[in-house]
Amino acid sequence: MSVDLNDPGIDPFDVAKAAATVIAERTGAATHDVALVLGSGWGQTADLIGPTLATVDNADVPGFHAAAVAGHSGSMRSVAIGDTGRRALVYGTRTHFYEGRGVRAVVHAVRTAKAAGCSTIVLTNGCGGLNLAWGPGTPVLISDHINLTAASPLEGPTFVDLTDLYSARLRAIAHEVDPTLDEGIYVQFRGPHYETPAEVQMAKRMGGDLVGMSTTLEAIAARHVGLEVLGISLVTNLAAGISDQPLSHQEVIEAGQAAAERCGRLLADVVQRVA
Ligand code: 8IG
Repeated sequence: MSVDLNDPGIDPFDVAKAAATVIAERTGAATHDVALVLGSGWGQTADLIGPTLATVDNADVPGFHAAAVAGHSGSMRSVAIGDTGRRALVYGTRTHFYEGRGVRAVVHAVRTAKAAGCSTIVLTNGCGGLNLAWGPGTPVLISDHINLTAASPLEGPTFVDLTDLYSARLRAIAHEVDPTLDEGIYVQFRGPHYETPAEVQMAKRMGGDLVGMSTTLEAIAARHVGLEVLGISLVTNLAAGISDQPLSHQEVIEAGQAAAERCGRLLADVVQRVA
């Protein structure tokens, strides 16, 4: 629904409350428990969590809009979490910083998840890998991030502590579910172009393991409102220059399809335990 989140007279947290009200009406669930953001390659992975009880078009929810990326769905779903009686709010798409809609739009889904009652958010993405051992289709837990967007979702003197931003408790649960999972540091570039090989080497020397175009601003906004954050990257390609292959969005979509079963099980098992 068209609300201009960038209007200085608008409080984005008020819009998040309005969005949560519409979600409650349309899904029949007064509250949700766990939110998930499905990034590139993750679109097909939420079905194992449980049955979808309602689907809401983004276009009908204040502050949201239709998807900008091929392979993403412009809707959100209310999914029953097994037979726990709890509900997951599954966002089929996200707003990326590179869309130029502003940072408030990027983190609106996170603030809406909090307003809808969630206490946990699972942020997923597709990314490039710097570690040759991670072939396309390898999920990796995010242990920390480096935000190279030079932006923040927080406005004014909001000095939020980001120590342990990516919950050690939730990572331990993910490791119980899949002990073979590796962890890595996620570096967010602005995009939408992929990195040059020199930029990938810079990210590596900075301590990065994964390069992508999302997640860090959402994680910061999540910490600000007190959501516990789990971040999971799907390595869909080796980052530029790490292999001699050129990068393509088609490769990203194919790696996601190939990994859908493993990633779906992982999400379902983690969400079940968190709920
Ligand atoms: I999927 O190699 C995907 N997203 N920045 N670099 C960046 N973002 C990505 C990449 C990548 N792959």
